[in-house]
Amino acid sequence: MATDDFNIGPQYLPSAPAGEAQPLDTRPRTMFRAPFCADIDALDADVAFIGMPFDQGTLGRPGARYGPDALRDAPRAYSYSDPYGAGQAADGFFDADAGDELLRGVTMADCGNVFVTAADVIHNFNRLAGVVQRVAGRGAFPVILGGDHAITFPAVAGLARYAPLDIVHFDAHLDYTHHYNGAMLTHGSPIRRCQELEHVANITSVGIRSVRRGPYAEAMAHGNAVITARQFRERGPEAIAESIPIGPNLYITFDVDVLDPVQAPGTGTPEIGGLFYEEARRCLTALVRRANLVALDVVEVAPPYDVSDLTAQVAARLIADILAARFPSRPAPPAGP
Ligand SMILES: [Mn+2]
Repeated sequence: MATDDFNIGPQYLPSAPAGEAQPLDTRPRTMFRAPFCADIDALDADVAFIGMPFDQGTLGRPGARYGPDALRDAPRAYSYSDPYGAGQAADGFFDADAGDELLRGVTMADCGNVFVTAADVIHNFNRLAGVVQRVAGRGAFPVILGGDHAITFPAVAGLARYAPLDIVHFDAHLDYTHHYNGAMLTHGSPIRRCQELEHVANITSVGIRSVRRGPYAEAMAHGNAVITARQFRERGPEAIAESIPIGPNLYITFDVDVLDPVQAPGTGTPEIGGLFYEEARRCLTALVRRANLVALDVVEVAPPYDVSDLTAQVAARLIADILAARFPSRPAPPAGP
């Protein structure tokens, strides 16, 4: 048979339903394509995303200011509304392992980015703290999209309503240096600054593998728990999650450099010997299921150093995983006629 003897002709081609294809994707460029919220005082959603395009705290390689929009552009696993289906919001996404839709019926909104002004760290931090406070005041679950790790301090400062608040900190680094040549608010000190807040109780750092003796000794002296990346791998994700003390309220700060740079190269300070996605997912899921998680930040995604958007992809996927563990799916609506 000659190669041009066969053509897929009309007899083989089903026709798509007429009039159903849309010429334009008019959804806003938001996290998970959730609705955009222009007025926090009218916010009405289970989950609210807040972008913090700030890297003025970075000691080494900058670029985390591009993190929030990279996270918004990344998700392929989950879209809040189905562009090819009915366009219905909060349908959730099908998970073959769960045999069900995750995040079905969980409402979300993207509140945009905090206005970050050049060379004005205190004002930028006050804006974030105020926005987080207002979002939480609306009863929504804040997800702060960083930004370098310095932003965790103002984010946590805005959550005094959740006293006593425990922090579980996923990171390659301890971020516990008191100051860098007098600078107190860099991304090398946010956990130390959080420890000084009245409403913060227990702090557990997980995945640590690059730390100096001084800050490590100070974290120990302050009663913090430190779990190294090697201990994590030896004991396993679930055992680690079970070992973390759980109080009434939990905040998770997830520095993407806790992951191995093979899976998450797009960050300013990569460290070899980190967690892989599946390990992180299992630990986070087990932890969130046994705690009252009140807010989350994901920081240090730095797109200029990324490869194939890997880092933004894995970070966005972990946000969906954490939210799915935090917010069980609601019953499916009855099938239509
Ligand atoms: Mn960090």
